[in-house]
Amino acid sequence: MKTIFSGIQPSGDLTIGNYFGAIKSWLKLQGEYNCFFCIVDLHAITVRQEPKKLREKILEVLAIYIACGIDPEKNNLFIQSHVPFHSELSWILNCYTYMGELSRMTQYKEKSLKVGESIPVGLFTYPVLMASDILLYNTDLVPVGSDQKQHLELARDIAERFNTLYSPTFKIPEPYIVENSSRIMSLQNPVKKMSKSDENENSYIKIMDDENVIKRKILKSVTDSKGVVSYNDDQSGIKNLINILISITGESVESVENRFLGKGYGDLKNELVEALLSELIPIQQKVRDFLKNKDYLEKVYKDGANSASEVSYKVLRKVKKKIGFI
Ligand code: ATP
Ligand code: LTN
Repeated sequence: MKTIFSGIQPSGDLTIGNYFGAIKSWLKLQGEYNCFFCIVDLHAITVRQEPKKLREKILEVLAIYIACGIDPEKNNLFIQSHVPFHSELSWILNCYTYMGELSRMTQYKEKSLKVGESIPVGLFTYPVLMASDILLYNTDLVPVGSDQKQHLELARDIAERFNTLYSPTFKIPEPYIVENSSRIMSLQNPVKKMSKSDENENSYIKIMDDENVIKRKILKSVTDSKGVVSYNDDQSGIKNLINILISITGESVESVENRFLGKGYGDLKNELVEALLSELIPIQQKVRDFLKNKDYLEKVYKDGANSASEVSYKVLRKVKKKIGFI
């Protein structure tokens, strides 16, 4: 079985972008791959987090993974900071990564602009920690959105560099592009990715948003003045709404366009609200149930950390030997 590694930062409330773009596509992988799905809390502290909120979000992300159908019996679900080898390998790989490489990372350029004058070093070395996550598990495939491809390229470069300097140590990971996986755009600025850290609350829908909020945000979403439900780049708002709808229903674009011939944007929005509610409400209920059962969640993340540690310890030991540590 090939190994898959992926993760989401508990840096806020997960959005339907995380759901349709990441979690839902992971569901198709379980059973066919040896999957490690991590809650990357060490990555989340590259921007300031409030301790109480972070603690809540970490457990909520775990509950969401399980509520969405990721089976802890079939996959390895764990919290990054529970396996210390991630931080350890990250330090080591920092010594094999160049300032120039990290300075070219688009995400660093964007995020560092947002944090003002004092840029945490962690924001700069973020991709090295991500490389460590991936390389510690002899990962074959990494399912990530297009925004993360540059980081994955860097992980491959670091691994190849280390292998060439010493001898083959790391498996070289490949990106895994999930077919039909959707990129969900901001509801307020549909040429921008929907993101949980957007300052405009109306730009995203949280997995845990309640009924009225979902309805309000969809009805308020930005469209255009053409008045025709058509899937094209000139109507990025409508294109995005259709994308969200077909991510839920599996219907084809043509079929949606045909059904809405002669109808207005209000009709499309109303149907989308209904579809979103029927998808999200049952998940929300399960998330609440899991969050009430802290003992169960604790068992899942402890078991996850134990088996993740077994694999990653061996890779780290090999690395240390090659470097010359005693
Ligand atoms: P942040 O806003 O905190 O940077 P984010 O919302 O962009 O975070 P991440 O935690 O960085 O989310 O991403 C987790 C996963 O979800 C990644 O695989 C990413 O590609 C995917 N993802 C995030 N937003 C979207 C989106 N709008 N459409 C599709 N996939 C997405
Ligand atoms: N950087 C990723 C989250 C992430 C990740 C990983 C994804 C951290 N480590 C390892 C895949 C594999 C993000 O922001 N989406």
